[in-house]
Amino acid sequence: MYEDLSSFVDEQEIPLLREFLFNLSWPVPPLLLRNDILLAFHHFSQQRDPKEGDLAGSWRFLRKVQEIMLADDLLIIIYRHRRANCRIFALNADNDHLINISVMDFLTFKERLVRPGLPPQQRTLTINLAPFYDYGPGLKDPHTIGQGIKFLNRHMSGSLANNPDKWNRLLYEFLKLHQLHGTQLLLDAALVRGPEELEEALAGAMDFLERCRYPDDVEKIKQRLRKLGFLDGWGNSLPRILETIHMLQDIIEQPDEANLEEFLSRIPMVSKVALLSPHGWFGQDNVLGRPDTGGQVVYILDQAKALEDFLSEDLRDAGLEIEPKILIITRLIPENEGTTSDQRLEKVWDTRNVWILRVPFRHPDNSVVTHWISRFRIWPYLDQFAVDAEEEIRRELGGRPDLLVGNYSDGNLVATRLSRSMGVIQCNIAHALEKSKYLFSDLYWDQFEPEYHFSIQFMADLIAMNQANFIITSTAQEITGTDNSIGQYESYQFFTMPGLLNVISGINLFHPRFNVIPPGVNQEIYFPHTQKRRRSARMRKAVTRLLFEQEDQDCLGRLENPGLPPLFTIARLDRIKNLTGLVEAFGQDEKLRQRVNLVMVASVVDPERSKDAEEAAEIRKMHAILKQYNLHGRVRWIGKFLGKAETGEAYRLMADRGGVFVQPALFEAFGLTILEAMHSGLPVFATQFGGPLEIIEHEQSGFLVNPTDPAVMTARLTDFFQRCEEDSRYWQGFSRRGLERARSHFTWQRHCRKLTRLTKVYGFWRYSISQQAKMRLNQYSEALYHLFYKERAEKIR
Ligand code: UDP
Ligand code: LCN
Repeated sequence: MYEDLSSFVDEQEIPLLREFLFNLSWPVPPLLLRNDILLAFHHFSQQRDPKEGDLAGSWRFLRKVQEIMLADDLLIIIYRHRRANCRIFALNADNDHLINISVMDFLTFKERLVRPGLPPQQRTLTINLAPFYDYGPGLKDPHTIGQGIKFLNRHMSGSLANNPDKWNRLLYEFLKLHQLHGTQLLLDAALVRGPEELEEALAGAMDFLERCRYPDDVEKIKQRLRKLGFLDGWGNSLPRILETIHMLQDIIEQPDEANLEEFLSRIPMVSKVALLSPHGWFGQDNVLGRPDTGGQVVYILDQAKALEDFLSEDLRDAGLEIEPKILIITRLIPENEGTTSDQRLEKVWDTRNVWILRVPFRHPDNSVVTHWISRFRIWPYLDQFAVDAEEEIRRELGGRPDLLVGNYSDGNLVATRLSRSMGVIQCNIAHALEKSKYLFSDLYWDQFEPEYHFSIQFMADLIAMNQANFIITSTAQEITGTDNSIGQYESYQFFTMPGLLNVISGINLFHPRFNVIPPGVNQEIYFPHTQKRRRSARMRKAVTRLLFEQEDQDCLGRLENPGLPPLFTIARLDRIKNLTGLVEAFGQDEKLRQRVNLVMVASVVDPERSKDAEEAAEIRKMHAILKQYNLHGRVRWIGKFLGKAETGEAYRLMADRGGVFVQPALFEAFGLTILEAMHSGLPVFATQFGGPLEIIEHEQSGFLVNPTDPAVMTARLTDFFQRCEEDSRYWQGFSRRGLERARSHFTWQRHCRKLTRLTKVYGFWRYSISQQAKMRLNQYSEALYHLFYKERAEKIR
């Protein structure tokens, strides 16, 4: 099977495209990625004679090419013809046939490219999960990936309409199941004994409710309903109870997707939640992860608080006097370095019943592991951690939770173990999948292995993402990327870790489990700079002093012209955050330097005080750049961790001074700081690589910049400030539109409403699907877990 090159580019362009492709300069081994290919083509097109014609078709074709390898004299091309789907072609020098090759052949080519010495008879472990994907319905249109709940509602309401006997029984059985805190809810199975009786009972209840003579006496209404077979949980007022019962009647008579979702979302199913983030260093004060997990900790704390509020309201609306309880399960670390990481139980501030529950890691002899361990080395401890965590959760909650939420690769794996043993619905949140963050982490896995152990982490990811009942992502491109580039989950579809494993089908992106639900920020802390009365004068003074004036071992640089507007940035000094790139770009652009100062809050200024090799190297690099461009009068570097309240005031102070926020990461999975700045009314410039692409509408609610093209990035900033000097409304416009965008799309209230809905809808779905089919996948995952994951993990103790 082949396609002709002419189906992708015009005939007259083919000779030039071939000339380009067959004269590429190859690195060792001969493999080029999209960015390299586009740069090479840019160079090629600049050198050729313009009379040879337009190259628009070749550009279009090459933008969709993800990688090219040279295998013997064949070019192997990965072409992403649409979202969530790649084709693999082989092209030779003799003709224009793009021959389709299988994933397995492609992986073998690629594996041999890196490991030419691999004996032909040595076959690598091959993982193919495709045979297990058929246990449920799948999406068809790639553009609907990320809206799994919509698909499920349509599918389930269709099933209720087409197969009412089976599905009405399922619905009846499901309603009968509900209990909260030991109290039976919704249906009294002794009075309503089957789906047929349910219809009759509903008619009776409606009759009573419509003619009720004591509409304000909810207790009396509930008493009467109990006699008709309807227990508590239908609502907290006559109109609400009536509406909910009416919805159920409609679903049975004439099911439709919107009604089904609304009805399921009213069922009081969730009052106890366990959020898992095992690797630890999880606290509220100065303990926000370490390193590279700061955003995750902020996310979970804010989510837990907002979820408590939402669930309280949800249970109240159902007419129940129940307080929800939320546990954040993390690691207990005895060597706490002055933090609360050694406390078993810590109440989350400003909540009624949200707790951090810490469970220690244990050695094989059952003794407690006392020191902090990087997230890349925690794998051998998770199996026992899951066992211990289950016991602790049961003790704290007096039973099972109603929802388990995993966070990051480790939390998702533990959620998988707990979901399996406790029989509880599981939601996964990746935050960041390291496979996309570390270029070639699969292909050169053995070089990464001593420090990062990606072979274990990627297996944990594969197991957890295929077992989750639903997965929430902060952006759509986290799942399927953009039209031209591959998404984070998508990168697990097929890959090779040469000599170790070849994954030919690792994730089904068309499974309805994926849903995009972006996070928000704590709006008590991040509010617009214009809301002067909410701001504390004391805090303003303290943060101004820290950011602009203080001189001590944590602060570097004295601004020569403090009145200039600031470029503000705040992040850890990880390579990928690219703050060194920003400072270098700033150093190289004289025009920009004349207009603005740069203020950054980042890690520590003394590399000796850093606990992380990558961070220490970045700190040293930062010092070198500051010196090289003589920036000490233009840049302030605050090497200190700011508390949450201080960060809120910092964004507002920058907005007061007509500044902007810059997020220059080489790749950012989402980027909470961008949202925080937008909620504060500070205009944003953020990387175009990753999540920010979906936070910001370019040139409307902020700017997307390419940090790998520093001159263009700083020119954009200069242009912005020039325009602001000409017309102050220019700055105001971006501040206002950024704020509007953040408030309308990125709030925790929206997030929690959707998360709770998903739990309920997927709860019903999980109940309705054949457990037998899913069992096959469970067994396969179990084998991978014990034979591959645990085996390898044990070796890094
Ligand atoms: N942060 C903070 N104090 C600091 C530096 C960062 O509170 O000194 C917070 C910041 O406000 C944000 C989080 O850490 O809420 C970083 O999250 P983000 O998603 O931007 O990046 P991550 O660190 O997760 O990659
Ligand atoms: C991890 C990241 O790398 C950030 O991009 C996210 O904003 C953060 O987690 C919260 O999800």
